[in-house]
Amino acid sequence: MTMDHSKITELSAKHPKLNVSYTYGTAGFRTKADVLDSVIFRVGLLAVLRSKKHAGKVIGVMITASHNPAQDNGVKLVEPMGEMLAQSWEQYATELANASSDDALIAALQNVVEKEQIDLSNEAVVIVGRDTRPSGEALVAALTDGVQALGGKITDYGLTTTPQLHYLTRCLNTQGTPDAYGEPSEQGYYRKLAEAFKRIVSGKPKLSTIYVDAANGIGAPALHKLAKVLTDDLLSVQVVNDDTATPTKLNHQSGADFVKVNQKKPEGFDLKPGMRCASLDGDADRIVFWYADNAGTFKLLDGDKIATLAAEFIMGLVRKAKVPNINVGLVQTAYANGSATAYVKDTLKVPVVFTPTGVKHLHHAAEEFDVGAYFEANGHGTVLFSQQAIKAFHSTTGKTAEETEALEILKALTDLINQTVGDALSDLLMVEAILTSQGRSLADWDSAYSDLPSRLEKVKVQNRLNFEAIKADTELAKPEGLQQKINQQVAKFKHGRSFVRPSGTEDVVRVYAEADTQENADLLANIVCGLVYDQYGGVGERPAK
Ligand code: G16
Repeated sequence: MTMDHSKITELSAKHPKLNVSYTYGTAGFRTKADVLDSVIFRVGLLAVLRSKKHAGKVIGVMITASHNPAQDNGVKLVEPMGEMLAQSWEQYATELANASSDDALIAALQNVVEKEQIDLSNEAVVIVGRDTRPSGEALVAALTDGVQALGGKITDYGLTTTPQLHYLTRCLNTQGTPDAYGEPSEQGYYRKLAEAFKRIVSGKPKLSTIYVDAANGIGAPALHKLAKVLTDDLLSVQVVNDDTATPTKLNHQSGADFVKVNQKKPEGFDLKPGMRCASLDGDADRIVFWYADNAGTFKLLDGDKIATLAAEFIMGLVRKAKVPNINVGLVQTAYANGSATAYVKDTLKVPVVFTPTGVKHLHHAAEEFDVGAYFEANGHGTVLFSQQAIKAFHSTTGKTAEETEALEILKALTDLINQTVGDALSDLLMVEAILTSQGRSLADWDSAYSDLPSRLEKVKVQNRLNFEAIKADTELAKPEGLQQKINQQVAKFKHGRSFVRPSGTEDVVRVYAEADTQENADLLANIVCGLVYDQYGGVGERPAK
């Protein structure tokens, strides 16, 4: 069987390539929505080839720009078991997206078929979901043309969170097998989470209301629906910033990224001591928690805190349940706070592995453990259980009431925690289940360790691709000389640490700094921003002092 060149050319003509160079970033292609039409069409072509490569298994495509502003959009590709697209295929994606003529496009497709030895007579099935961005619908139409140009089938699941699309992909590929992951529907997703949550919290005193900032994105309707299935008896949730009808509000002065970067509360909250709050991002795959202490000071519980809470709780259960040979590990990135890493290594005595930024890197590292918790400090993460661990939880019989209860909670956690990708709704319930089990406040959770003061900044430069990060993003190989200059500055600060890396989702270079006091962290970040801006191609406004 061969590709129908005339069909590809005919449909490609509806999605002409612009004079833009596209890069596959941290989470797929992401840029201004108005230059994405041809890219998404070509992602449709690639998704068909990926599905054929997997002998007709379902491939997921999520149209989203997550934490970015409303005018951006992007695409994330999902493998059959729910992981991010295999990294070996990112190069093909880039080649297809940048092919400058029909002939070049067909040659790029042919190259994938030959290199990957794809049997074109295989079926191809693609599913698509999108966030609330106004550009999403037209991009789904472009994707549909791409899928159909290579004879694939496509099902549009409409508005979904990113993790829901990952969940659906895995459910569809495993239904009817011993590894069935769940009912492949949005309601099935809510029911699975709610049932697992109930198994952990029933009989325990309910916590006070959790106020959730949904960033005016897809997390808002999803959380409303989840709350309905959960019922008020189990968890009282108040959704704030849930205006999805006003596109400009998406992630504006709200959401997990805003709260983490600015270390302050989002719009829409009259924050009082004792209130329990959390923020999702624009596609509901990140979550951070926050509260005001007794003095009214804003306090953030980020991905590092979530990871340590989860790892400690699960380790405690494994010990109580006396399940043998379960190794627990944690995966972090350079953004992990120095205190968090020290707490994990020295107090929890859990091994830590570092990877570059991007869930695609962390996820695979976490798979190496029986229980692998991975979280980026920005709130993106989950806890993975190996098949061996899940089997052990099911085959172990508790000899005491305490052992049996610990086993039941472990089993429920394997259903509650999304095994495909970081999921803000699943993580919300995981944290609430743990805190309910422990009868614990946000302040008490926060007291486990104190974060070193830190600052995260962005610098706009002429070409961020001139910056090359190495050693899990902790150092720069390029531009030449910059790393030495950063090192000289860092050496002047007590507990100083700073690194620079090009963002893979925004047209900026990110600068992170940590030091003994907030003033020093701010100062170090400012000095490094100035270095980048003045000597390495800064554009626009100079970072303020
Ligand atoms: C994506 C990735 C995350 C990453 C974030 C920022 O998140 O999935 O792993 O931390 O981008 O990446 P960068 O610093 O390269 O811009 P999201 O929530 O935007 O999809």
